[in-house]
Amino acid sequence: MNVSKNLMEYLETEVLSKECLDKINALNNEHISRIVSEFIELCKPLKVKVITDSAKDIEYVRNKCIEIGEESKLKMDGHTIHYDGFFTMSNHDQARDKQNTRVLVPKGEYASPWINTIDREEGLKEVLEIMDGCMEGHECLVRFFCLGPKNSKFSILSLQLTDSFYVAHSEDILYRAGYEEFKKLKGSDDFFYFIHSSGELTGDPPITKNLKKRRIYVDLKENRVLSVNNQYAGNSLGLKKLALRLAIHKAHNEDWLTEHYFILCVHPKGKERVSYFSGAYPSGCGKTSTAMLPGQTIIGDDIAYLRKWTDGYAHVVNIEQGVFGIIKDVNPKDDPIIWDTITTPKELIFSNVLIKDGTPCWIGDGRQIPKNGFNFSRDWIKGKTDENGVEIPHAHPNARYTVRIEELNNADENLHNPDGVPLHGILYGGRDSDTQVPILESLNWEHGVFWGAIIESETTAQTLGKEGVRKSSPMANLDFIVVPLGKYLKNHQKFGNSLKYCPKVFSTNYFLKGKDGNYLNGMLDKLCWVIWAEGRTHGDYSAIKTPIGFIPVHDDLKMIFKEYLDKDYSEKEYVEQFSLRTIHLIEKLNRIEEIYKTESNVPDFFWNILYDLRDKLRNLKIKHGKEEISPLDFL
Ligand code: SPV
Ligand code: MN
Repeated sequence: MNVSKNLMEYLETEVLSKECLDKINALNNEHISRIVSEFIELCKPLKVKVITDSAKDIEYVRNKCIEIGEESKLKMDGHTIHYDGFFTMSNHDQARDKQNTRVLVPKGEYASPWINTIDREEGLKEVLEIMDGCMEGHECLVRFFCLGPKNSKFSILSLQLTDSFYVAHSEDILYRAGYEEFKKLKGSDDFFYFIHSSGELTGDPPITKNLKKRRIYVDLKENRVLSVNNQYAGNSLGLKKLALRLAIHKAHNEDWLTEHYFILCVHPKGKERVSYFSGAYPSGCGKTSTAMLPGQTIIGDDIAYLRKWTDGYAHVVNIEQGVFGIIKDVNPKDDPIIWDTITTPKELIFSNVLIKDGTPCWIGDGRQIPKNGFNFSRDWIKGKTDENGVEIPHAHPNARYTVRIEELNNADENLHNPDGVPLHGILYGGRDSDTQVPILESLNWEHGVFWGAIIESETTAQTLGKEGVRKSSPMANLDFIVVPLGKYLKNHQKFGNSLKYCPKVFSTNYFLKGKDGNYLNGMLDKLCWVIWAEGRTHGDYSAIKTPIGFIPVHDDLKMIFKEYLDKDYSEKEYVEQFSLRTIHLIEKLNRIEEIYKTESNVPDFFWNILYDLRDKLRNLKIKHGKEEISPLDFL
């Protein structure tokens, strides 16, 4: 792109005020001035406003959201509602657009078959053409944030240009302010940047009109993402899933990790210690409910950076300070903490729920569904269908709430600690009705990486398409891994092995069913699995060694269930839940083998574990003359 103007010249056109130019110049960073002028030239906003960390600037964003209709006030103080684009149940902007999110790959560079790519030159040409004039008539905001705690070795600064006040407002809630941090860069270009535009808008409230021209192009070479014609946060907010992709690339070319992890602090009863756990689960597999376990505290629910620390542990930080959470099924019974948080006055954005008399309503909120109201399809009445005859629910299944973690009464005291917290354990889980035991501890670090790499989640009656189809997502991170999978796994292996105190890795499954097709575990049983895992990281419990990993002994679980849930956990339940279902496990390994065969350079440790485990399972079956091996058979 040719830069025909420098920032100074925009002063004369009234695009940029003297005050805003001064704010940029105060950063003393030619890269920022260049990026801002390049994209003013291309996107042609009516006006550019530079937002610092000042309360006045941030209030401007909040107020303007309401003024231009990207958000509307609700009855409760501080609550607002935002709607993303919707035309039909199959043509909308209510979720991440996987098809049009592509990594720009320079000619001759290898990318995994798992990554959605486009030739860099071709992709840039396409997206820059779409972005030409995309901000016409709009005000463009220039924002500065810090991914991670301030003054921290972990953190990465991020520059965001957007013409969406909703995007900028969400980022205020979800990320730490970074204008002052940018001054410390001393002119360096060591930051990520994100250009976003909702593009041409239509209707009231205003939504993106040209969804067909929605593009989210990840440019690893320039540490930037260009995103246009969308509003949904997973597509539009640079700092969320767009930065996750850039950070994975950066981490894997350095010596640290970026993961799709929550960070939970476990407080075992009667012990003087606490332990930090991270975990990755595909969407709909219990990630938030694990991060929000009753009696425990939370640092983060979505994205974490991990570094080898001087004390020999891996330390971990939440790069966010807020939650962009799925609201479906949040009710006082199942999620009391979130329920209390989102039903009391505070700064909070709801998206894509139904509003009835100024009050938000959503799927699974435990209340009666109103007969009418206003939702993402505008005026809604029960039974309303889209133009294809598909029924429109009162709230979208992917409707969300956006709130600061500090507003939760289980926020952990180390949320903003610049040194992060030491990681004691990692939990992986999927949705699996017939294969994996509820919890196991991996035999060693590589074995844990292996379990993380073979996470699968089954489609449910609530998702589109056939029920029970298994989707594989290594570390629940597949959509965001922008380096070859083999390299990703090798770096995981290396990272853990470089630590003096390597976290223990656990594989969980909350969705195991019995022969009668019913779930074998209650919603809260996961608390007991996590308490057991925490104890294992401190040598509290013994365990049974099996080829799939260490599994709990009944007596320990019996005690934990009694103490934490006041439940009698019988040996019969234990045997049913912790039997090794050899046939299903072997079938899983066969599926995984087929999938991983499509990738070159998968590290040897992965294949060795897979082949060895499969052999052992086959031998167990022969030795015991049965398909299901009870944990008691190993004693
Ligand atoms: C996820 O899908 O993993 C989310 C929501 O956390 S989104 O911001 O859309 O990625
Ligand atoms: Mn996520």
